[in-house]
Amino acid sequence: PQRIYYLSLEFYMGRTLQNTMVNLGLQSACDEAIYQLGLDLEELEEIEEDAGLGNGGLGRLAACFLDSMATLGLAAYGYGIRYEFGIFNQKIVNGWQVEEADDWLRYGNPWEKARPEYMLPVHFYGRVEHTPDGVKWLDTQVVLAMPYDTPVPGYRNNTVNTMRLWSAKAPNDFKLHDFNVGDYIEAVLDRNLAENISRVLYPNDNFFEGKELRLKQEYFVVAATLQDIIRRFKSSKFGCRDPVRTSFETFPDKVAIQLNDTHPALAIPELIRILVDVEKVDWDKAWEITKKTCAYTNHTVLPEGDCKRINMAHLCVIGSHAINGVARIHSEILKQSVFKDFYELEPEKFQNKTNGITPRRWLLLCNPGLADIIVEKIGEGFLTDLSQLKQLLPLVTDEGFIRDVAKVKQHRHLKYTYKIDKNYFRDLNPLSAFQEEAKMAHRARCSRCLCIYLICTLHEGIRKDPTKSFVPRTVMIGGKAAPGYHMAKMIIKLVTSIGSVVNHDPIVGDRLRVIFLENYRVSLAEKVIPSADLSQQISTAGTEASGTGNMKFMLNGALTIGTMDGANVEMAEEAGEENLFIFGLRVEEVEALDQKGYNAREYYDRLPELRQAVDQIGSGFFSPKEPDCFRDIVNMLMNHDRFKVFADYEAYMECQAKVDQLYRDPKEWTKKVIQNIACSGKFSSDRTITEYARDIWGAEPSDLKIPPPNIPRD
Ligand code: B1H
Repeated sequence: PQRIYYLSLEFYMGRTLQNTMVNLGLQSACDEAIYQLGLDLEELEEIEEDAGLGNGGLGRLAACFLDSMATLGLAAYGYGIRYEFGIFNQKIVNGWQVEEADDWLRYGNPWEKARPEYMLPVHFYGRVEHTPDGVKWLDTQVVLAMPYDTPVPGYRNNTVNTMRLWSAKAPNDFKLHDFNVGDYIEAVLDRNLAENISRVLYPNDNFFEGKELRLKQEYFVVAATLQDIIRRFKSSKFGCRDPVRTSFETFPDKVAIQLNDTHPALAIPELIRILVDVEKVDWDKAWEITKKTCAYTNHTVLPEGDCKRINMAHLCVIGSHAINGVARIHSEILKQSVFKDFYELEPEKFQNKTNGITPRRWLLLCNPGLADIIVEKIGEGFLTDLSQLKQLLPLVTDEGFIRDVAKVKQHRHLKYTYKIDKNYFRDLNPLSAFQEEAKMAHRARCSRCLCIYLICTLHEGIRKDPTKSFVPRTVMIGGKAAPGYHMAKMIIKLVTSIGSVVNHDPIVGDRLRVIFLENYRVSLAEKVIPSADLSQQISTAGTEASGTGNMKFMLNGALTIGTMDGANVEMAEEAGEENLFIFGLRVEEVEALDQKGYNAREYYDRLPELRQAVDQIGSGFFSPKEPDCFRDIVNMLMNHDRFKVFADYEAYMECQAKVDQLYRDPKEWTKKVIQNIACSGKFSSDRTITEYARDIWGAEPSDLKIPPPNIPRD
């Protein structure tokens, strides 16, 4: 078959045990067996480390895609790096983020299998010599790439694909031949130099880090993967028609390489190098083959590094036959601004592929109570064809179903409240509205400050008029900050500081709680998302490429308060704008404001509640021991906020008032919840992958019919 290669520097897999049981249909059998042994399956599951080989959305998307590709029966491989240390563990100490190394392999990894028989050399440095025999690459430093395979089972369909991650290994003679001659001990110690390549994931979300080690990681995965791809191609009947020389004519029909952002961009020049220098294909032909084989997904509009370097995004655009953004609005921005010139040259290359999430992990596994009541009404088909959730639409007015849905949510409140209480010794109010926002902190996401103002304002409101009726709220905010990113770390400190004031204010009681979700990661997301009532997705329009957390919340019955940005736009389109809490400037209005000139002080002067919140933060109300602590944040927001947070403040507060109003009417609230769940079918990664296969990889749609499950649901 045609093989799909998904190249990514990140695969954020999380835990594997429950997912494997779910996809193999073994969960109740295992549960029963474990119970017979006097053990508790849920407790065992908690012992597994997350495979945290990703930062956030981009890495988790790759993991959801692997699940969908296996479920759709595609012959697909994930290729990446087996980092010895994944995304750091976040500890909160005195309200500050402290990073701890993620030593996830300490007790071994039962899901992987080393394949030393497929080890490959990767060359670095050296020099190039032109010989009568063609170009030779000489005097290189060799690092070995050791593959580790992890099985990727499809959902009850007898397909198991492979994720192959490379680990760097020094050759036995590493450094023995050059300057270390005679110093055997030094030479052995120097093996670390080579093996550092796969040591650690760079903890940057949406940020370009121009470091030599990062570039080496990028070349390492690309060089090893391409050798593997070409070896596999040659060993197939297509590769070896000519016993002496391989014909690469059919290569693009048999091989599709998808580049997950620019991180594996070197696949393009490396494939050309192999074709031209090693396989003796001529230059034009090599270009043609490469372009037909490669396709590039862009995940961000934030500019990458320095213009004087090679622009990896431009390299990807010219070396690919298809370029796609990850939500409709984002793909439009790519055509109209980021890649405008390229779009005018080759408009046919530009596409959109709106992101999705796997409904197996993000519904069946994490929220079995909700999955069960849906199965009761419409059967199990939606688990492999999420558009079938539409069949729930007539139940929006069904009293019994409304009650069931509300009950499931209440149950998740209790379950999660219990967990938080246990860990934090804080009494949460399970009857409060759970508002949640959790994502990697990065420079475009200081919009979460909006929510901070809300908390300040609500807090002030209770203090001024303690007897007024008030919709109780539990606000949860989570996400790691890149260790070198000062402002993101300050914002975390601000949230924890506000929490320590608000949560201990006797006037407030349990009507308002502010929880920072420490060490937010895949396994924690699986616990908190099902408990959410309100999902906060409030990026300034035009800055969030898609978002995928937004989809997870929607599928789990949270209503969205959000701007018209990323995939929120399409969520509103699917469910009806009136069924979300949409507010704030649209992307054209943000652009117009840019033209006019954004002036934060204008809003500060005009809006007394905003002013009060900003002054409280700036004057140390939440940091009495360090009154100057948050001066940098206030200064940033007042004087150089590229994301224009204050411009959406008024609309946000008005929208939150509507949230309060609806929450007072549980039945009307739950009706909207059902409407949202019923309309979330588009956001399955099965739909996304079906589109990639059809429009980019050229796999026939008929191949994509999901085979009927041949393992009974347990
Ligand atoms: C996204 C990144 C990213 N966009 C550079 N860009 C990285 C960029 O280590 N690096 O150098 C790492 C990650 N990640 C996210 O991708 C977007 O912000 C989300 O909006 C989107 O949903 C997600 C998946 O498409």
